[in-house]
Amino acid sequence: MVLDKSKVVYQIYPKSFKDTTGNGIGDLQGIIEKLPYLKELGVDMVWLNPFYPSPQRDNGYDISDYTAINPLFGDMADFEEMVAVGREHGIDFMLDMVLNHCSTEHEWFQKALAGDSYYQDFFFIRDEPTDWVSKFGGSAWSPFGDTGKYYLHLFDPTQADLDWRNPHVRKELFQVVNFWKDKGVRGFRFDVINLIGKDKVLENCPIDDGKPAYTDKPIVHDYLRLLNRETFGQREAEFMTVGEMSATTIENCILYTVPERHELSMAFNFHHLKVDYEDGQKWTLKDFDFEALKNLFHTWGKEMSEHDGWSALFWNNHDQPRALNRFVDVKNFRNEGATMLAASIHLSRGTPYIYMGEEIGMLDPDYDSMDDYADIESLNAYQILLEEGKSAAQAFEIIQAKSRDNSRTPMQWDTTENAGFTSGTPWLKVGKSYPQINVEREIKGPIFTFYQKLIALRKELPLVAEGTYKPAFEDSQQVYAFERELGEQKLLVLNNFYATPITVDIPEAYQKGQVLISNYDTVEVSKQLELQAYQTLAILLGK
Ligand code: TEU
Repeated sequence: MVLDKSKVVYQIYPKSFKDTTGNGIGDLQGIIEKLPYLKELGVDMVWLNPFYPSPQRDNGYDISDYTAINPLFGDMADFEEMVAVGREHGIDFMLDMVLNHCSTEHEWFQKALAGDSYYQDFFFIRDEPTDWVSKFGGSAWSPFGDTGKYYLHLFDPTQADLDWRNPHVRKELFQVVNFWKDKGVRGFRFDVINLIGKDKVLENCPIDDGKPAYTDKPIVHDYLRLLNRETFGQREAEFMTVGEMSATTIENCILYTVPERHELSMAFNFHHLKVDYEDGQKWTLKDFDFEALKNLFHTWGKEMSEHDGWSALFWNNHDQPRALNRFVDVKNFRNEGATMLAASIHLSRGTPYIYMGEEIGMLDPDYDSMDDYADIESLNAYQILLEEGKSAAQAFEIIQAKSRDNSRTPMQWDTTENAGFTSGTPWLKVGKSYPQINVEREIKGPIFTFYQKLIALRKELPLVAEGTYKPAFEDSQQVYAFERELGEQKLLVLNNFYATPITVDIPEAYQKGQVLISNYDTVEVSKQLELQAYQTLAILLGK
C-alpha cells in the first residue's frame, strides 16, 4: 500500500501561528515551540504555507528563491531543527511547492527582463495578450518591461507563470523538490498544479475568464508523472503528496490520484466551498445551498471510491473564510456545529486536513474597517465592487464575509494581549473572539477533544481509514449521510446540518448497531431517532 490512509494533516499558516521574536510575524521557532500541542491533538503531518524569500505581495506565494528561508521566519538551521524535533514528536512536514509561477523578483524573471533569451523562454512572453482574466481581477497579462510585449500571470502581476513545456524549467523545479526532499520533508502540496499545462500557442477563450484554455489540460498528467519519477516517486511510499486543483473535474482527480498512475497521492477540489456563491461568483452574499453541498459530497465520494481515487478532505484553509461562519449558527451552536462539521469529513473517505484554529472553533475576525485587511485579493475585490456600483457599506459587508484574511488572523493561544501570538504588533489584527476562544480555554473543551477522538478513530479502525463510501439518505433536505464499508464492518454517519432537530428512520440493519461517536450524549440506537441541532451520529455494525 502506498499511502497511509490513517494519517491526518494539520495546516499551519506560518505567518500567523506563533511569533517568538516580537516582530509580529510567526516563525519556525514558534512552530517548534508548539509541536507538543500538535502531538496532543494527534496529527501526523504538518503542511506549511510558503516561508521562502518573497516580496510577500501574495503572502509568500510569490517566491523569489525556492531553496532558502525568508529571514522573517528564521533560517535553515531553524528549519532543520524543526524537522528533527517534529520527528521526535511523530510529526512530519509537508511543504508548499508553488511551481506554476514565481515572483517577478526571482532571478529567472530578472534575467529575462534584462534580455537573456534563455530565461525569457522560462515564461510566456507574447506580442499580443489573450482575453484571459487574472484570478485576482484584471487582465492576466502585463507589459514585459519596455519591450512592447506582454507576460502571462494567472494571479498577481508579480507572479509570472512558468512554461512547463520548457525542459530547463522542469529540471529547475524538480531540483527544488529534491532539495527539500533531501532536507527530510515527507510531504508536498503542489499549488494550483492543474494549471501548469499551457499550449504553445495561447488562444483567446471568452468562456469562464479563459479557464478552459489552461485548466486540467491532458499534458498535466504527463508532467505529474515526470515530477513523480524525478523526485518523490523514487521513494513514493514514504511521501504524501497533494495537488491543489483549481476548477477541476472528478474524472481528472481520479486520474491524478489512482495509485497505479504514479501521479499524486490525493487532490484538493473546491466545489463544496462554492455552495454559498451566487451564480458561481465569490464576491456575493448568499446562504449555503444544502442540496448542492450534499449532492457534491455524494457524487465525489461515490465516484472517487468506485474508481480508487483519493481526495483531501477539508472545510478550511488559508484561502477560505472560516467554515463555522458559513455553515453554522455560531451564536447558538458553535460547539455542536464545529464537531458536526469535523465528523462529516473525518469519518468520510479521504485524508482529513485541519486548518490551524479549526480544532478550537476559531471564527472570522469580525473586523470593523477596510484598513484591517491586508490580502491583495480582498483589496482588489473591494475596488472592483465599488466600480461595479456597490456602496462602500455593501462592498465592505461582502469583504467581511469572503476575505481570505478571515482565516489568516493570528492563532488564538490565550487571553493575553494579541491572544498570546506575539509580544509585538501582529502583522494582521487578532480576531475579536480571542478572549473567549483560545487554546488555553478550549484544550479540554468539547471541540478539541472531539477532534482528538476523530483522529484516534481513524487510527484504530481501518474501516474509517480505508472503507468504501456510499451515499445514504439521498433525498434528505437536512441530513448529510453516508455509509462506509470494509470487510464485515459497516458505518452509517448522519450529520444534521441545521439547528432544527429532525427525526430519522434508521435502516433496519443498523438498528442493531452501536454508537461509535456522537457530539451529543449517548443515544440508544432504535428504529427512529431524533437528531438534535447540528448533531452528528455514527453507527457501527459488526466487530
Ligand atoms: O490558490 C489557488 C486559487 O485558485 C485561488 O484563486 C483560490 O481559489 C483563491 O485564493 C480563493 O479566493 C493558491 C493558494 O492557495 C493561494 O493562497 C495563492 O494566492 C494562489 O494559489 C497563487 O499562488
